[in-house]
Amino acid sequence: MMVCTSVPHESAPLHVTGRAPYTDDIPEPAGTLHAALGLSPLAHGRLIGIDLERLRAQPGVVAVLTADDVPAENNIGPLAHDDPILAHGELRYLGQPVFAVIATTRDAARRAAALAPQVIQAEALPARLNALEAHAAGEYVVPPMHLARGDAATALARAPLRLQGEWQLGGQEQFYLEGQISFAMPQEGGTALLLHCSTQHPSEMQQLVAHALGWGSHRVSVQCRRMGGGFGGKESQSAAFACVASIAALRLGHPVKLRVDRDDDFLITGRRHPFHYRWDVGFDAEGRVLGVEVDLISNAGHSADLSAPVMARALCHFDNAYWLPNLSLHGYSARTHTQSNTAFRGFGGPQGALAIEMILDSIARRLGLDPLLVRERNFYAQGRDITPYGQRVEELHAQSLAARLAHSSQYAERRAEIAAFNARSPVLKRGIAFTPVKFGISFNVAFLNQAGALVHVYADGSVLVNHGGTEMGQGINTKVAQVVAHELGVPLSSVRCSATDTAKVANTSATAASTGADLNGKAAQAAAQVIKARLTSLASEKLGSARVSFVNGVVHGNGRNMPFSELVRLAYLRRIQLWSDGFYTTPGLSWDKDKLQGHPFYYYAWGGAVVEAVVDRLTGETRILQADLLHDVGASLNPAIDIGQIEGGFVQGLGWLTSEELVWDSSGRLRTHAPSTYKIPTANDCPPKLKVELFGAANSADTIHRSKAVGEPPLLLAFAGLLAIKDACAACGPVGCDPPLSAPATPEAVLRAIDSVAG
Ligand code: MTE
Ligand code: LUZ
Ligand code: MOS
Repeated sequence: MMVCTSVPHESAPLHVTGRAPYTDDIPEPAGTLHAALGLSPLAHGRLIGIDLERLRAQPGVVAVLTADDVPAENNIGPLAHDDPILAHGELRYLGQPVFAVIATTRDAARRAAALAPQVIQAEALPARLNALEAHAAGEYVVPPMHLARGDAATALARAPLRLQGEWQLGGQEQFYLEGQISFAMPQEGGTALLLHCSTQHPSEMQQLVAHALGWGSHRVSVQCRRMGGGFGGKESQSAAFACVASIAALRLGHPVKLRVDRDDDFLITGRRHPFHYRWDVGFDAEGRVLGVEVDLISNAGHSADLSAPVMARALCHFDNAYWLPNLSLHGYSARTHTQSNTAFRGFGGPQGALAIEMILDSIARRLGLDPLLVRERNFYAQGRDITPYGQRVEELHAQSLAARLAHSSQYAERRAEIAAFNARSPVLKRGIAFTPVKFGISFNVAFLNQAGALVHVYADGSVLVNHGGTEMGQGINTKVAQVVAHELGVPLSSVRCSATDTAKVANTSATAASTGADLNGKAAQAAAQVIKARLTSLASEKLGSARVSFVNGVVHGNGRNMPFSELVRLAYLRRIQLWSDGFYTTPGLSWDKDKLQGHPFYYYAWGGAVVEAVVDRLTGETRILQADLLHDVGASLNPAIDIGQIEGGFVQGLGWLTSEELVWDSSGRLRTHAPSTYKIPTANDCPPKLKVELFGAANSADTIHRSKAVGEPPLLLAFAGLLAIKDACAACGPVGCDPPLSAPATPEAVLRAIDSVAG
């Protein structure tokens, strides 16, 4: 059994010894040049000119490129063609790339690019930085989206109880440890191109580079061995760097590397969408939601990027684990003069689901009920199991998950103990919360749910696998190698995954939506099955048995056996094809993207968290004391890797909701653009008591070995951290108060919330 086993990450020894090569570690051929980007100093403006002579005169500078030097299409917009590689005519945000300097060293290129404010001539125009202002002006990057079921207006009017509110939630920087980087190498005298790119989406980089060059995709190969993290930030937004490096390399006939530093990465690229909500909910005295209407306003930044599917996922995750009979949701993706916001772990799902969790918390406080009880009363259940977008929830795991977690975390006992503590503690106040997770697995754009793989069995019996997924630390190559080893019955040590390469598997989807192992695992399994079928015929003949089995490098049949490598050698001599491709598409998906109805998800991943926090009511400081996580990964392909994903996703979610704050000044300059001012969680922010358990039920959908995707859903477990802090804030005010705690719950936000309830 190579699956369902906690084998270490295939690169673990390389990671911990610092020998794992990333794009910047690829040896530079002689003549390699370096690029740096000159950035817009204005949030909005009309570009009049650039003093190119001054830039060209700088030491080490070989060339300066502008939008006019893009050979064909000046666009990196992944869905709408609305995002220039280099600014043309209009400056749309402070930090937008306007020109590229190519120099003999990276330092020289950066020094010249830093002259941008002096060499860019532009006329300032009024900038819109605030999503609510854009919403008021009807300025959107994509048309508004509506998801409705039943009759929310009537349900609200008739509900015995009603609450209205407004709430806001901040964005989040991906903060991949390896920044954005591309290294372009002209091939064949400049008639072809090899691009090494840190990207979750090699095929899209290939396509966008080809479009920019006016070439067919067959002349561009994109490779990515590994990323030092992506988290959604390299799904579309690796493209600017890929295109600039490629255009420069072909123009100059030299390899060109473009690696941005952290500050520029923050200023150029977008991140998780901040959201603003206006809600109106009607409910009964037991806390059951009868009707709910919500405006969800996201700040999309200056272009569409992936804002439409992000909003669609937000709307399709507002229900989280709850049956909402009458609902009306309106999603507005506001256009502002800021970085274009993009994918980030959860892809709008967290922004949708957290809204209903805040609403349920307010309902519970209004009624004086335990929030866990109110949540349980609203769970999807038999007969109340159709989502607002029309998909039936087949596995109803919320009840058993909540019950098991409440028991294992001693929720009720600890709530009583916390109340007693708070009664005798004037300064430190503690709080506890439970939140569930239901996360839909599949790209919400149906055609993206496809994958391919190529499996080579060499004549010595060793196996090389290539698939369309990319490795960003999440362990996809380990899982896919496990699947192939299992299928061929060989030890894991004889299987290896090689770098993702558009020349090997074509037309791949981004490694995103948590589907990497689901899709590519199935594709690689299919390829291995083809080879195994061919080998089985030969083994039957050699062992004289109709039934043969492949186990750990040995082929058995009829009480006899032979080494796998011997069988392969004989197959080669017989001229049997020892390699195969494999292809997979997720079955049963349908989606009407205009009506937001259908069956967009193959299945759901479930989870639950009980988190306890303490707040200092004088300073607003908070600490997470304990977290009990129970998460559903189906029948895990690799429990150790999955637990790592759960811990990482949870702590990353805590960072988003507690310490990571983005601040733009009134000129539109992002002031939090480095770890000095932008606080991601560190090992010290990991709760001192952190317990992770796997739910353990096999997936009822026919996924790879009945496993479930794990990449994104655990991030939503962190909701319980925010709500535990809110619970502690409530302990500072009168019984039944509802502190207006916004996220991130920084000390300032915590103090504001406490002040408004404690007077
Ligand atoms: N884990 C690590 N270590 N690094 C990452 O960049 N990205 C997350 C998640 N886990 C990420 C990660 C995101 S946003 C996604 S969509 C999934 O991994 C993608 O990989 P998978 O589909 O293979 O799970
Ligand atoms: N949909 C989705 C998408 O659910 N997740 C994604 O990452 C994505 N990316 C592009 C388009 N749709
Ligand atoms: Mo993950 S946000 O789907 O890259």
